Amino acid sequence: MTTSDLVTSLPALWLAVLATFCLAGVALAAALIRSGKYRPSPFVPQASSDGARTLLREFEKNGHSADAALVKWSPDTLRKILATELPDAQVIVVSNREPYIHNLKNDDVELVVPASGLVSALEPITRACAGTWIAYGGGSADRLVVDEQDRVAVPPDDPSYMLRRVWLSEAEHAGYYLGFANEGLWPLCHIAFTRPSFRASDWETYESVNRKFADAVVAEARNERPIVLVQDYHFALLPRMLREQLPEAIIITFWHIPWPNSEVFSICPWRERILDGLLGSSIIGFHTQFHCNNFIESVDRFLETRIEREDAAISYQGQTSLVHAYPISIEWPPAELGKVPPVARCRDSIRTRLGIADGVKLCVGVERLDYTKGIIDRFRALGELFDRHPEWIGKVTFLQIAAPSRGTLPDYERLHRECERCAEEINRRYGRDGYTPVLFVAEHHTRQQVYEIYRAADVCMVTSLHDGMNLVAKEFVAARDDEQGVLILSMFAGASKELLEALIVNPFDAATMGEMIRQALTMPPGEQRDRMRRMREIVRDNNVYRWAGSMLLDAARLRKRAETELAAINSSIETGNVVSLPERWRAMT
Ligand code: GDG
Repeated sequence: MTTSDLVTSLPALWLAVLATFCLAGVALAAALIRSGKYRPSPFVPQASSDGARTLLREFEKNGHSADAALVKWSPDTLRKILATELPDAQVIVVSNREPYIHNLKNDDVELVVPASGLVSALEPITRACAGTWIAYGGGSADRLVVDEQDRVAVPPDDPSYMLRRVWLSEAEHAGYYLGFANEGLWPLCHIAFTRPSFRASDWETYESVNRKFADAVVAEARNERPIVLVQDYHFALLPRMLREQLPEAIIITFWHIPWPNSEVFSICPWRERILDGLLGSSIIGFHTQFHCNNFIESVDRFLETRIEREDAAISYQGQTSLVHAYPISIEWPPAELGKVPPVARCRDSIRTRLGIADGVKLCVGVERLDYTKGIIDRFRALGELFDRHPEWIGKVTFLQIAAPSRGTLPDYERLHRECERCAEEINRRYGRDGYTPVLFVAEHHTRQQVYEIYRAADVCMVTSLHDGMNLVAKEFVAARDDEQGVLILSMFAGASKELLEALIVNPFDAATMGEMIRQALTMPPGEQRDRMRRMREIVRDNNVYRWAGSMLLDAARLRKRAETELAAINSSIETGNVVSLPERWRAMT
């Protein structure tokens, strides 16, 4: 055979090889499917195939945002979505914090419902499908009320789903929660200039605790296709662990805090493992598109993946994960509003209790005592206001309530002392008989008290140095059914992307922030009304049920697509349609 013969016969040779390969692939696919050993996964098909790419675009264009915007969102909407779009689905929520805590109090068991937006969003879903919530059992009486499988039916007055508790030793809690999650990942993800601490022992504990939770999810799954809603930075490794054990599960992981840029992320010694862990998810959610973009950049830099930026899809090790923004919110209307007095009475009672004289404006801050929240920066801005506009000395009082949080960690103890020192300094410089400019109350308040404070305020300051969303800003707006009050909001809080009618500030710029306080204090009631009205519409429409519902709708779409793929394969096998099968097989593996 001459060289030219060889060249002319090569295409025929290749065709023969390809045909044999395709037929072998078809035979393998058919055998696996018939034997029940393979079922298509609800992962998005590889974005490298044209068909898959089109599907992904449809998902983005027609699904997600369009549907979600047209619906009036309530717990009932969530129940309807479950009934119509996801019948028979088992929803499993995984979070560090449990929705019900049992504590011992004077030899009695007391039930505590932690105030949490996350609980109010995810509870209606878990209730509606009689699902399961898996969380760390940290209450002092938690062990007393569970059955042999560590489960307790909740809510106690109308049991409708199971709370499965995971027990952690003190060392596990210290390494996984306080150590890796809160001394490592928390400062890593927030630009607050607090150095993260990474200890190998914390990492090992974080990994083993994630494994413990993964085993609990697998044990609780009633079938091979649950919808698992993984919450937050405590569980970066869990999605991958789950994917290995429940390949057909739909896993939606929501990261409640910012995602840093790839340069900052690179300092984490286990960066590839964290990314690999998260890419076990079907969808990874953040509050803002900006944090989605940062995540995709980090993946691009540290893992061998294929990224379809237009589709926000990452294909990795034969699977594709979508990266979406789902801005979290609060329930609308907030339950607390039904329990608090009218605005005028809240104003009177709070002002009387704090001894605020007539004609003195009340500015408030409500936070967990955390260095990302910019509490000291608020105090500094107030100092700037007094220095530049001394006529305001004696005319404004700033009340900062700060719920103690992670108090055993040195950075948090230091912050507490620093806040006290700063407040004392301002009071020493600008205070006088009968007038204390800053009231710093580092105590936990009830939800009702928090809402009374929102309603009594002339101005609310949310000046986070960095914040995934910030629910205080949305709660303040929701609390003001009188359409009065001014919100000062950090440009580095996710909420600033939605609440555009707030006075937006840079918390690192104390002088300008001082000017903004003055602008807020002098804003005419008409302007306050216009701004507040618009912000209330936004929070009403984009409430927390929309946050949860958008994720459910996306889960339903992924599931339907997996079913369509399975049906197409089955019908191809039945009709002997060998031409289209290799194409389908390639699209799915
Ligand atoms: C993370 C992200 C994201 C405050 N003091 C008391 C009290 N609170 C309540 C507030 C509010 C909640 O705590 C704080 O929520 P944030 O959203 O402001 O902040 P994080 O705790 O840091 O939450 C954040 C959020 O996750 C959700 O995804 O928005 O960006 O960092 O509800 O009212 N509640 C009570 N007493 C207090 O003294 N009862």
